Amino acid sequence: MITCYIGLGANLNNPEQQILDALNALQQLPQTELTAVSSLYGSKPLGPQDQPDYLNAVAQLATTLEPLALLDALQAQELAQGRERKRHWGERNIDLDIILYGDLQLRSERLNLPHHEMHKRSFVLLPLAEINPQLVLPDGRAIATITPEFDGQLHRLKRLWH
Ligand code: ROI
Repeated sequence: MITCYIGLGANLNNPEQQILDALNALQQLPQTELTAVSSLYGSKPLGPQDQPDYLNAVAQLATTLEPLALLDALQAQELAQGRERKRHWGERNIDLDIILYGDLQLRSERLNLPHHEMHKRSFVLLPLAEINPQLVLPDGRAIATITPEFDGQLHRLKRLWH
């Protein structure tokens, strides 16, 4: 099994329910176990500011799905939840991104691993560190050394799991 981390983000059409529906879908994936979920966080939009604030969370999976099979499943779930591409970095019902897939480093047209913006995003790094404070990124950096500069940029709202 490979440990991977999925970033969840939503800011339209009852974002909390969108996140819960997506977590349910992750739990139903074949060859996959949902092994941890961060708290739910509120964040200011990165990108255009004339859109609602976001809810964010990160889920940890143990899976034997290949990266592109996992990506296909996540994109199908985004469509099932009515995601439409309105504008670049704009509002959405749900966004499901593979943040890390084990230690895999991959640059391809469809998929970049680790997610190439993860090091800049409080709404990815802080929930990730909550789930696994010992995490070492594929480039050898410990997550705990990166997160302090992002403290205070995110509001922890509630527990979603256990
Ligand atoms: N901003 C926040 N706060 N949270 C997100 O999940 C998010 N996702 C995105 C963009 C539009 C870049 N901004 C975001 O894809």
